[in-house]
Amino acid sequence: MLNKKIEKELNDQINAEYWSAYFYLSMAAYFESENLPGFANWMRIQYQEEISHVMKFFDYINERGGRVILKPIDAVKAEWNDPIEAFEDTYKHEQKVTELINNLVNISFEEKDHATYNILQWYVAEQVEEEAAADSILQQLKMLEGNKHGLLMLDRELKQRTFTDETAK
Ligand code: OFO
Repeated sequence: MLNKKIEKELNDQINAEYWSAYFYLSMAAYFESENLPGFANWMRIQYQEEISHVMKFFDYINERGGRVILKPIDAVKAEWNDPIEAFEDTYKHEQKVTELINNLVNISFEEKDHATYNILQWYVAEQVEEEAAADSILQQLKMLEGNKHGLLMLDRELKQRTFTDETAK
């Protein structure tokens, strides 16, 4: 059985993961409007990943006899000046989510909730990948220094990204 404090914290994290999904879907819409379908695809997959993060918490709360409560999702930004700004926001956002996950780990430790501590280790590892993926694209964009040909090449590469549900692992 989940204690009420942990249950509330996990529900808050579900909301944060939904916000992330919404944020990346908004970026997908932005990239579609900029005629960059590969970047839009990358963001769409990112959206799907965030939904899978939501569902992992959703299933876990239920498995532990807790109650999932879905709260309103705050509005997200809709416009960016260029792809660099979008990926700067992505990288910054993932660093923020890492802090949220680390904070949850601390709370689960204080509350001596070993099962929650254990499932959070999956998210700890996932955040390492999330930050690295965003930073890698950000660095590539910076190297291009606005070169349109390079941008289209990168767009083609990002079109290849496909969704695999990593949460089952
Ligand atoms: Fe759920 O990892 Fe990104 O936000």
